[in-house]
Amino acid sequence: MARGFFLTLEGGEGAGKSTNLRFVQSCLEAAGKPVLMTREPGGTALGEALRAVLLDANQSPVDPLAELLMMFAARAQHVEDVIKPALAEGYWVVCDRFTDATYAYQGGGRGLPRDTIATLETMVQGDLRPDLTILLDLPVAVGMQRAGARDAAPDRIEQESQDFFERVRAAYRERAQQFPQRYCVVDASQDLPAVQSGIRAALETVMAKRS
Ligand code: T5A
Repeated sequence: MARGFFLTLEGGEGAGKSTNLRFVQSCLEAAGKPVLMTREPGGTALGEALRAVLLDANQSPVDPLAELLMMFAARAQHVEDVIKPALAEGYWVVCDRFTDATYAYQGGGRGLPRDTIATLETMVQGDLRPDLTILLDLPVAVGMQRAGARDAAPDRIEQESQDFFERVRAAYRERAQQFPQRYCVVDASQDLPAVQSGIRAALETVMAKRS
């Protein structure tokens, strides 16, 4: 069986990932693709337990390196138990955040060295990288306003400063420039129909290439 397809969705706070993940799933399923939806940190029992620790707003201060290692601990389990087997079975794996989020949040946001992240990336993933990464990009202030309008209380990472999220955004945009062949950057400050038409165009391009 042909290897499946590994698609990741990325963006800063309030970029609209949750909203658009459902849209991605419906587009792929309408085209007859077998789809597996998953997320990071999370996607396995261990990953979800680590997610709860990582996002707990009442957690005592977490050392940046401990945060980085927990992200990759969750990822190691996720890659081996879920992502690789699903790709081997021909699934289109749609992952809500992956290692680009680590480069953006722990690299850009926390200031950890990129080569430390790259070393862990190779250790945990081998040569596994996303085939397509859709980056929902929007000004930090707009994203914070959207996220703030939700009912849920901010989690530990959402409580970071605007400067932190500016560094996250800059790191994502740098990644997109570094890997233009895999990244599709969508202007997420547009209204939802315009955002989704950009996403649909990216999906149609990759589906056409693989048919
Ligand atoms: N993390 C993760 C790391 O630090 N390192 C890592 O390696 C990894 C994998 C995970 C957290 O962990 C961090 C990053 C994160 O802080 P998460 O659940 O993925 O948490 O992160 P969130 O950013 O909170 O993601 P959500 O999907 O919950 O929120 P979004 O992206 O804000 O999406 P959504 O859809 O809830 O949209 C927000 C609001 O905007 C509206 C929606 O209706 C909603 O009310 N909206 C729009 N409004 C107007 N126009 C549009 N185009 C709109 N699109 C959405």
